[in-house]
Amino acid sequence: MNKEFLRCYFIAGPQNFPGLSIWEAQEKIVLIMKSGVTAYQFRDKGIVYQNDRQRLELAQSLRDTARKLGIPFIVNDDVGLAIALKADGVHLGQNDEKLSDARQKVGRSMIIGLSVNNATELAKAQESQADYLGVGPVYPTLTKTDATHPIGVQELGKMMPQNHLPIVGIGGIGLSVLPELVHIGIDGIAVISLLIGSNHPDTVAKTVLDTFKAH
Ligand code: 3NM
Repeated sequence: MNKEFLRCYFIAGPQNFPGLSIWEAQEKIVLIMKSGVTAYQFRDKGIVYQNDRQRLELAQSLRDTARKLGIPFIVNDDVGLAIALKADGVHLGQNDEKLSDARQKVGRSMIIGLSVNNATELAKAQESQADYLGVGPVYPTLTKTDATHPIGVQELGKMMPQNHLPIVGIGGIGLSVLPELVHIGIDGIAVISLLIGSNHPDTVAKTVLDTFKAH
């Protein structure tokens, strides 16, 4: 797996655009996908679709956009959807489907990402068949309602020598903390608010990529 795709990893779903319709949210997501991000994760939580078809159409359309842009399309949690859409990858949490079962279903060519929330999970994940890890929340986040206690950059730095897999930091990450995170050796950042809260996501994405490049 080319870990460069982790650099500026954009996560979003319709729930991140309260008050907007699913299709309005889609437009916003597409705009950010086009801003220079290096990967997109389709993460829909608590959204009430009219029917299964509507969810599939939304995901399909976002997959097609990612394909045109040449960035990986990763599905959060839902291995069946990832397979149905021939997604580039699937991202699993600690409480989602077991990674070894998912690997059997998706085969070797699909990327599998795994969330880890502490040093114990990080150590255990080294033996898993994950292609990359998402570690967090690094900072407090309002975006994930069931997020665990923030790890903090210092603790994360101490955990890094135990890690040999490509890794992204996630949770409450803004540009001001980026240099510290790059310094401790992470491969990228996975963000929601940083990009959807900006009027200039292209400038944000460029800053992220430049900061990693300069290191
Ligand atoms: N997962 P924001 S934190 C989706 O800790 C997600 O595993 C997390 O959003 C984890 O950039 C998080 O707005 C939310 O803080 C990230």
